[in-house]
This record gives sequence, C-alpha cells and structure tokens, in this order.
Amino acid sequence: MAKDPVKPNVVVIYLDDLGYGDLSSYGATEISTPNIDVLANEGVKFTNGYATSATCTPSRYGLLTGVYPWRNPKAKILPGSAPLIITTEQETLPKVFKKAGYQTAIVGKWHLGLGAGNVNWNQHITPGPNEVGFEEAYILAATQDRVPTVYIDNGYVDGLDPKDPISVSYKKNFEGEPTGKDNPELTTLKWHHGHNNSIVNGIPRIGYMKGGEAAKWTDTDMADHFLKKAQTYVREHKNKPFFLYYALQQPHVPRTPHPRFVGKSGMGPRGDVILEADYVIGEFMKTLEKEGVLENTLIVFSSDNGPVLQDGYYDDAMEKIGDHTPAGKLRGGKYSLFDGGTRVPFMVYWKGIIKPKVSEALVCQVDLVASMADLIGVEADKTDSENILSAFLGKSKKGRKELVLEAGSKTSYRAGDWVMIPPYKGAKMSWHSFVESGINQEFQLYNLEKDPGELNNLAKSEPKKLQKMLTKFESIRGK
Ligand code: NG6
Ligand code: CA
Repeated sequence: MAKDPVKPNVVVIYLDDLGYGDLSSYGATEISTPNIDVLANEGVKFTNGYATSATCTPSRYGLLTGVYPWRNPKAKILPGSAPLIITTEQETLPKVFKKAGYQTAIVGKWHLGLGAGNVNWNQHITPGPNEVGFEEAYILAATQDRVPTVYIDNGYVDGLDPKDPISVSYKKNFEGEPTGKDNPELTTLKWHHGHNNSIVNGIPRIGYMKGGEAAKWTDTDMADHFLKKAQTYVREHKNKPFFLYYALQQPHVPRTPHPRFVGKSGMGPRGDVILEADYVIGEFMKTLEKEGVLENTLIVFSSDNGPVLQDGYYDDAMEKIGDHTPAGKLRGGKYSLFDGGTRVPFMVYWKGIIKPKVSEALVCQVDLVASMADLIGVEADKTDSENILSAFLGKSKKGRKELVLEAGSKTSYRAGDWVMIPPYKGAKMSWHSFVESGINQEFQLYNLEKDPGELNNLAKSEPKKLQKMLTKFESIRGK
C-alpha cells in the first residue's frame, strides 16, 4: 500500500478492436493519430501491454473484475440479450474507486450483459453497470453491430416512446420486419458473414429488434454522442475525484465515420474511424484541460483485443489497407492465440507526474484492479490482478512475470519473453475473417524478444523450456 495515497481522477479510455500497429506512436506510418500519440509519447508507452483476451466480453470482464475471464465460462462474446455476467457481489474496478470516495461512471460500450434473463427493454433494465459499481452509466448494451441499437441511460432506454415498445430476440425475427438476408435492397452496407438480421439505419445487424423507433441511435454520430456525455461528466464531477471508464466503439464494425471523417484516411471506413477516435480523444483531453483537471488526472489508454479487417461487412477494410499493418510486427489479430490477438496499445499518462518513457514491462489490463487500489490507498479483492503500480507509473521496469492469455476459450501462457501455446484442434485460419487463429495440433513455443512475429517455433529445440512453461501453465490453468 502506498504510504501517502494520492487521489487523481482516473480515466480509462478503451478502444474496440484497435491493434498494436494502428497508432502512429506504435509505429504506424500510413495513419496519423496525433492526439492519442500525446498519451503514448508523453506518458509510459508499454510495448508488452495486454488485454486478457482476443475478444471483447472476456477482455472487459478481466479489466473490470481483476479476474481472468477463462475462469468464468460465461465470459464469451455475448448477444445483446445476455444477462449480466459480473455478479453484484464481485470486486470491480469502479467499486475499488468507490471505496476511496470516488465518483464513478461509464460512457460507451458495455458488452457484459444486462438484467437477469429475459430483459424487458421498456422498463428499468437491471442489474447492469449501476449495480456493479458505476454510479452513472450511459452505454450501448453490446456492440454497434448487435441489437438493441439504442443507448441506455442509467438502466432506461434513452428516448424511448412508451407507445412504441422495443422487443428484442436473438432467436427469430418479428413478423413482417425486414432483414438483411431477405431485403438486401434496404441495406446501405452489405453483410459479408453473419450480420443479416434486423436492418437499422440501412445496416443489417446481429439479432432481431422491433419498435423503439425514436430511441434508435444514429450510427454516424455515435463518437460525438459519447464524447459529449464524457465531457459533460467531467464538467459536472470535476470538484471531487472521479473514475470514468470511457469505452469507445471504434474501430469495431460497422465502421460508420461521421461525414467529416469519411475518406480522410484513404484507408476506407476502418482508417476513418480511427481518425475519428483520435479526434474525440483530443477533444476530451481539451475538456480536461479547460476544466482545470488535466494535471490531476491519470489516463490509461488501451484496446480490448487486436485488429481485424473483415469482421462481417463489405467495407473496404481489406481492399484499402495498402501498406498499413494493424497488428504491427505481431502475428494474428482479433480472435487469435497469436500475440496480435491480445497485445495492444497500452499507455498510462499523467501530465506533470509521469515521466515519458517506453516500458517493456509485462502488464495486463487485469492488473488495474490491484494497482489502482494501491494508488488510491484501498484494499481490493484480487484474484488474478497483480499490484504493478510502479510499472504503470513508469517507476519500475518490472511488471508481472507471467500471464495466461485467452482466445475463444483456449489459453496460452506467457512468461518473460517466452510464449507457449498448447496444442488445440481447430482451423488454423478463420476463412471469414482471414485471421490466423494460432491453433495448432502441436506445441508452439516462441521467444517474443527475438521473434515477435512468432515464426520460429522452438517447441522441439527447447524441450526443457517447454516443459517448464507447461508445468507452470497447468498449475494456474488446471490440467
Ligand atoms: C462476432 C461477430 C463479429 C463481432 C464479434 C464481437 C459474426 C459472424 N461475427 O460473432 O462481427 O461482432 O462477434 O466482437 O457475427 S467483439 O469485439 O465485441 O468481441
Ligand atoms: Ca473488441
């Protein structure tokens, strides 16, 4: 426990599907992200920073609970109708902050389930973020490509007309409602795989929805909408310490840049929404400054999983990628056991307090629970969360020694510079998303320091190392 805990505001800015190589501060040359780069170049920029998982729900579970998501079989990509998977008894990051008297809020993507089953979207939707530690919650329930396509304001659908109630189903369509599958003429964005159920704003989605016309969001101003909510929160809560989890939806599909960003990246909508995310983060930073709290605010920036180009719509992401490498030097991407699935941009910025540096320390989002607790001087239940506050603040080169990573319920084990992927059955390549899964029926062992692209499998030539890693992995993961 720190002797004299300080209580800066803490903001976690979390992107959706942003890869290790998607920022200019992480080596991208084909796209420029000047505002996010400030956080990286003037804070601690981690080169071994990890999400717990290669998909969204499990990573968010790890970030918010400090527990490895593979311990909870429900922590898989959830439909928009799924019940809440964090129990109201569980430790959470916002609860840690509340113990120290902080105000707490989430703005943005939730994707951890809502309600206790069979949610009625026309009434108070509970339990949800408000019941697991967030005093204020303005969210999108699951993903931008899943119904219900409405914002939820502290448990109530924002702008709902009671005369036009919402129904949601992930099993069957509502009679007479058009779908992407049957009514392609009504779509402005074409589906590639999945994404052929209800059509909202010309975009075919996952899941069926009826009603709630007035409450439906506008896809193209989602970034601006969440930005305004985050800015308003800062303005209204700046006089007491706050924790804000600002979870942007970019660059997840459907990629719907506001018209002011359309065509700006030359890389199609995926590049354009990365520029849009950079813009809103810049605006958010200006608000912190204008409201006089920038120097008393610690900002953590990261992403929930690695990059994917083709994730369900024909949106030119693959066609216009040019020389850009979204996962940088890493192999694989979203959904992958290779490092591109989970190693993501990760930085900690605190103006005037943290000295700029590049850190090779091994850090994971699951560690924020224990580390933030230490920063603000409270205790936290920590299952898998390690207190590596000194690494986060750039004061120590040491992060965690080992880490279990997850992709589609399969796990791998990183220790020091080494990573071991045990044998699994399954396809080596996702033929709809064109991402390498990292699955192999043989053991894989890579030295990431020498071989960040995981091309040289040392499992056969380093049997002792392999055995040691396997034993440690099994002691954590179970056989
Ligand atoms: C997949 C979707 C994908 C994306 C992902 C969730 C299909 C075929 N694919 O099931 O488009 O929505 O779920 O992404 O439906 S995540 O970043 O929220 O985990
Ligand atoms: Ca994601």
